[in-house]
Amino acid sequence: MKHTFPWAMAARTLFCAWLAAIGLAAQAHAEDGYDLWLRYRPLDAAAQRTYRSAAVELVTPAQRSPTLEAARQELERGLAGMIGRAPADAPRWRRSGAVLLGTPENTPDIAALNLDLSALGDEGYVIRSVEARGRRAIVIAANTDIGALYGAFHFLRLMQTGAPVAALDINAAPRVQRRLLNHWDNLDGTVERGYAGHSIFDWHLLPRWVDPRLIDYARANASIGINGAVITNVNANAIALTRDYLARAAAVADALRPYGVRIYLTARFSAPVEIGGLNTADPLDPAVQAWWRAKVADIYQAIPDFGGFLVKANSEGQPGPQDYGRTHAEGANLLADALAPHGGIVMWRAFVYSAENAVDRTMQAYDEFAPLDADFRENVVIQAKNGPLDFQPREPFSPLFGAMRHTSVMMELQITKEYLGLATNLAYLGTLWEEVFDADTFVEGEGSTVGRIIDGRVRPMRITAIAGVSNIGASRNWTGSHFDQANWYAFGRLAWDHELDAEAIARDWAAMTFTPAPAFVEPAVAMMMDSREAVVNYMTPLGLTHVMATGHHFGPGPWVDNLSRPDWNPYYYHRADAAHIGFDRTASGSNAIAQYAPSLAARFADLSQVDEAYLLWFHRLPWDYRMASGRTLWDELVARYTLGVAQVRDMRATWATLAPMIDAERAHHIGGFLAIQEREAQWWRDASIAYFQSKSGRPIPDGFAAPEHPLAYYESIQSYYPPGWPGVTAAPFRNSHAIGAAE
Ligand code: GCW
Repeated sequence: MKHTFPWAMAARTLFCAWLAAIGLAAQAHAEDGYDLWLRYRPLDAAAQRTYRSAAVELVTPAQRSPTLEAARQELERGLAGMIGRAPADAPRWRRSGAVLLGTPENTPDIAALNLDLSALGDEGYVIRSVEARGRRAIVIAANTDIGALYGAFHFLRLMQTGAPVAALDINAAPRVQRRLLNHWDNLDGTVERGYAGHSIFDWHLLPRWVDPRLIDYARANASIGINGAVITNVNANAIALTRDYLARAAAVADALRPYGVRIYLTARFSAPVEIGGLNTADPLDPAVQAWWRAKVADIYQAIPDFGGFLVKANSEGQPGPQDYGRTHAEGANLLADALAPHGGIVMWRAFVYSAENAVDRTMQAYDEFAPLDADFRENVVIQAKNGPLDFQPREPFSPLFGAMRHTSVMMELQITKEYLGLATNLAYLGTLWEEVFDADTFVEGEGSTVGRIIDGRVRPMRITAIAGVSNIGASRNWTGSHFDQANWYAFGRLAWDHELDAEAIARDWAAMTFTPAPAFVEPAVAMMMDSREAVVNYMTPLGLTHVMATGHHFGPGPWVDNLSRPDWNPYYYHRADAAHIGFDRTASGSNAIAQYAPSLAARFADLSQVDEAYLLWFHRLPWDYRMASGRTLWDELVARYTLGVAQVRDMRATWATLAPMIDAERAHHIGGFLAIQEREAQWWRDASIAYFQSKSGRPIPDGFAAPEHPLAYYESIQSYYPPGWPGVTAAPFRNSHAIGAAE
């Protein structure tokens, strides 16, 4: 008989402890951000009791579409996670505490309730507490299965955020028809302005291997109402339209379809030449027209619910109709005519500006498109960025919103933080977008907000849409930083209903993503609400804009004035000299204000009325201009830069108190990124003050620190490989300081 030594028993005990530890570690490891806001972790005991009695039985039709099946599975997953078990599945309502999910057509118990669903359209839903024949239930009903899926996610959100479910009466329908992500993802897997790793679309493996991650991507999108994705970069590659690649795109479309996410592609205008063998892409050429018709027919063969094309033409080197002396309308209509028989649309980008045009760059899109108002087909929508320049930390709204009467105009927002500190700087963009949607254009009198224009309430609009340039990549946590998930989340919620409150959205997100405990949620939300303004303060206060380093846009570069195009130079936007700073866009300058409604233009022009947040965007002023605070402009500038850094310090301090309330893994990651942000905020502040002081020649006001280094130090900093920018792969080496290298 083999003798068992005591050490062997000890080893077994240790082994068991190790196994248990692995189990725990596995659990802890699960908090790596992959689950986004759909974590469904166990609720506290009291909440579990409440919800358990409300969800005893799940009534869904026996025959379920893939969409309804997805909704049922999501409810099961959510309830099992949060209250420990899934309710019994039943085709009919037999017990009190049932959740009824479906449409009147496919669920007799819902039909029997005679709900008025007439105002819900194709995507809306009701969630209501009902009682009939002595039985209690919560009904999640819609006219369509996708509406029911959206309702299921809303119901789960109520539970995740600890909302009462005893007397529910919720009606929801989107204000905007198309709510899209724009992926600037390249076929080689890189992502332009992507800070979360490679693309989630693996074109090499598609269609043979469809990454299950795409299902989670679709779930996340459906949970916030996103119903479309442009899966290729606007700097387009014609290869995406070859039959081979269409088969790959079709596999993506198949994966996303049950979740109501349709796919769209970017169309490279020169594709007929590059992959079609034609010698022209002239939109008026019959052979070109025939090529696009045939190509579009091919696409619909592969993807029957294909949404349409997004096009960047005659902008930043992309080909377009102007290469053939044709207008943007003639270019857009070429594709629109090919798509129309299939129900597809063209989203034609207004982000155009030209090197040959000496006019203020912020005016060029309006100048180009407003005169074409009568010329576009009905299935064309002009996609304009929120501001007239380029996704800066703050811009006034683009005057194209409200400029067109006959053409649909949609909103393009940037979720990825190209100009707001890439992934590391915490900046909640819900407040930025709320500011844009709420801005009053005055085009039809007071109350003609940008939001009401794009949803078609100010003037009827055939196509209503909002797009967001995605911040999603293959990083385990999807967005590179945990807090950047909030921007994906807020984008979806606001695209669904731009009148929602950014703060309420932040609250939902924080509760679902971390914990619903108010001790965590309230300070976390306060931090998020101030975060974008902090970035504005340390990067571009008082209406300054476009002052970042060249190419990758990482870090400050207000001194840059050596690029071939004048409007690529930060100097173009501030023109600081010994006497003045700012860009005069009033009648004495470029007169860009004339593109706005007269009553608003008058306000922008008037120094006593213009919001100081836009001061140097619209005005060129002397350094000793007196600000509302009583300080000179120079002193105020120094104060704002300094405030921005202090705000980041406050965020770090807040986070130190919140970190212990959540899992260590994410807490550590967030804390580490905030430390990076503080260094970068200091860098922005010091570099900007050093540069502008070299112009103004004024002393640093009392009570404020001088920049840590001389201007030459900041000018010599060169960042070689920030992510998201394929432009420079082999930068010439020159003596360069790393940030803080002197420490
Ligand atoms: O902001 C600029 C970016 C480019 C981008 C372009 C655009 C896709 O720097 O990377 O290209 O805007 O929106 O087309």
